[in-house]
Amino acid sequence: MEPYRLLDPEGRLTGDLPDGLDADRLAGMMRLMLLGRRLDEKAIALQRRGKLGTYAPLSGQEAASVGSSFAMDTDVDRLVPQYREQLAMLHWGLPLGTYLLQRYGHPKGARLPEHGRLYPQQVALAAHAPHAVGLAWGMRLRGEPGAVICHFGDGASSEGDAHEAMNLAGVTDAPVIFVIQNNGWAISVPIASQTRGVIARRAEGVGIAGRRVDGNDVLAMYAATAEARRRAVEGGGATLIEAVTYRLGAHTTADDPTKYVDAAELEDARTRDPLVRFRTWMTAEGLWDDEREQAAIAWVDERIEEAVVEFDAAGPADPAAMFEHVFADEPPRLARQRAEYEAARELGS
Ligand SMILES: Cc1ncc(C[n+]2csc(CCOP(=O)(O)OP(=O)(O)O)c2C)c(N)n1
Ligand SMILES: [Mg+2]
Repeated sequence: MEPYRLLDPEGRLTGDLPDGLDADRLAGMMRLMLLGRRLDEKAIALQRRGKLGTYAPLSGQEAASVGSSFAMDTDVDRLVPQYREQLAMLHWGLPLGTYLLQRYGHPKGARLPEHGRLYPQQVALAAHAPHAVGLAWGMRLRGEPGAVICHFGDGASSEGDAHEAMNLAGVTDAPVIFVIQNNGWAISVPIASQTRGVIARRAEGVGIAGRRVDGNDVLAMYAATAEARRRAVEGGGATLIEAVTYRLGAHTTADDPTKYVDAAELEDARTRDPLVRFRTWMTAEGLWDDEREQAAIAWVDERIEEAVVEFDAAGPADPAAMFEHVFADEPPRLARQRAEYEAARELGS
């Protein structure tokens, strides 16, 4: 099933430019994609120096995240993300420093923006998909404006939660958009071992709209998500977008993909780099050039440096903080665990 695309692999526009994208927004998309690429390098370096816990790089998938995010209205729409959606979370207003603290497991990193439309990133695969549907269904019943967007991966799409959520979205006409990032891998499990079907076709089985999109084409991702959002807010129900992309890096900093990724396949995937494709088109349109690229990289690096300063200023976290902020009244089991932890700490000091 050929994915929908607007930019061909050589960076030529093959259809109409979607509405709502002026020069400033296009440059904003480019900057956020560049931020993702540079953040991967910086976060991996910080992890290697023992400053971060686990980091999930998103190199190769920037267009799927950024295109789908820019098509939403962050003033009314809600984001329910999987763990590889750092760019979507930043787009919804998560400060970069807070994101880094979250990757360190610092309690300050758990603080989400006060506006309440960004939900915590989910690590338990697809466990957030039913939450997204419940949220969207509730918004529809209350007549609240907006829609919900929920990202997860090809591996997560095999979970019962994903199937249940999509079916529930169908029968409730929930204004929700599932963006399934098919990046070819679930850690070391290739997509060919994950499913024999086309992920986008599952939509038909549950009575929602479905589209297979070139996830390395930021304009196609934008257009497909904008169309899905229009349908959602007009009462037309849910959409499943399968973003066909490729994970260029490791699953996380705890993974060594050279053990299982074929080098030739990876080289081939690199020729479809979403940043290169978008930059080629932007440059041909006179919307981008070396000067703008350098300015964008300087802006990105400055944001990352500021975030690292904020991260350093937060200081070390107290491990006992894991017992805080969970229950208003601490249950006896947790109290026992806290006492055990404190006793062990006494012994260790
Ligand atoms: C319910 C559950 N089972 C297993 C895991 C361990 N796990 C973490 S990531 C991952 C692979 C997920 O692949 P995919 O959904 O394609 O997302 P990607 O990492 O490729 O972005 C697995 C099996 C988990 N986090 N949650
Ligand atoms: Mg995957």
